Amino acid sequence: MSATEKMGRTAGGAEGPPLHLAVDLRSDTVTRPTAAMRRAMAEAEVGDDVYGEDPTVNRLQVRAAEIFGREAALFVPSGSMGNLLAIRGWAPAGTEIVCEARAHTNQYELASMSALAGCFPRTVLATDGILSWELVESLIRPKNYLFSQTGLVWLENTHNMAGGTVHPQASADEICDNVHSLGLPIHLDGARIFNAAVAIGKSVAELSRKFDSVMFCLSKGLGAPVGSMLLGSREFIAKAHVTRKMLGGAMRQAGVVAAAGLIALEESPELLRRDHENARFLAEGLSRIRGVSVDPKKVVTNIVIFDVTGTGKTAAEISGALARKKILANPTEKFLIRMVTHCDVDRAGCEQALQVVDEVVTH
Ligand code: TLP
Repeated sequence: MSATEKMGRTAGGAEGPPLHLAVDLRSDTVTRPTAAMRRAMAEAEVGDDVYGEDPTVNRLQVRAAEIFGREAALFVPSGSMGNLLAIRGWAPAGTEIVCEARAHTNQYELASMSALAGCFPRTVLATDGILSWELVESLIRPKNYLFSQTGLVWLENTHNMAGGTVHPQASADEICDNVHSLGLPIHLDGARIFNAAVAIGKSVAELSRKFDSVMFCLSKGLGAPVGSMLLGSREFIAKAHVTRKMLGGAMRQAGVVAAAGLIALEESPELLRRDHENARFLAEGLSRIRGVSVDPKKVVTNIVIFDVTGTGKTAAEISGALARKKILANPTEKFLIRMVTHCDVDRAGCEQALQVVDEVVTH
């Protein structure tokens, strides 16, 4: 087992097959900029964004705010930084972040949440990652000095580690209303909110309108090489702007990457449907392989998480064997493997992946 496999990541590049020869289903973060993006990047009008003078960054921020029906937006280097700025913006140090147990912020952002914001998570495991108001309510602390206090409530839509599930709109609205009635803020980790919007046929503005702040990623299914956006009120974004600088996240001629982000925002959402169809196709094929278990009906966006317990092999063993045959997929737990479809994987790639999984688990 290679070093990257031990860390729960399947090797690409130096340790695995040359990436351009592989079907890379490790994440939708692996997409490369399209020809149109590369052209726009080369031609981008730029300036120093620390002076607020990069016209392309400014256009991206205005356009993102417009699409989400918000007062303001901030271009940030990563989803993790966008989420951290939200925590810093809403939750005083020493308070708790209420979120689902498999939320990205609880699984992968604990170091920043704790070390850089002084906050800590308060979690519950929910079926399919979908929190209800009852579950959220059970985690909110009474306003009593004996307890550390609730600082922020958090939903993730789509829910990555629950398999790209989409939060039902009525339930999200109910949670937001109840959280607000207690005088608390609520943030949406909408890294893949465009996938959710396409899956349920609503706009991203509708899905997110009751949240106090929203983060979404340009660099995942939308295919841009770098960047995420944080959205909220003018006042909230002004505060986030100060914190972004403090964290070293202010970029200079960032219009070079914002240009790709603008194309991602306008052109990519309608392409996500194909990724969702490919994920369902993968899930249906996987469900027919002996020892593999997944419910294709639950696969509604671009993420498939399947259980390999019945194969007698661990997820790391299987993904290691897949990688040697040019199929890249990450183990997420001892017996779970995640495959993520995106614009750089087509139906033929998915067919190849299914054939290789079948070979690997049955031999
Ligand atoms: N997700 C990555 C990994 O970190 C697991 C992936 O491959 O899916 N929120 C959600 C819901 C995410 O899935 C991610 C990244 C982030 C936030 C953080 O975004 P980045 O990687 O831009 O910091």
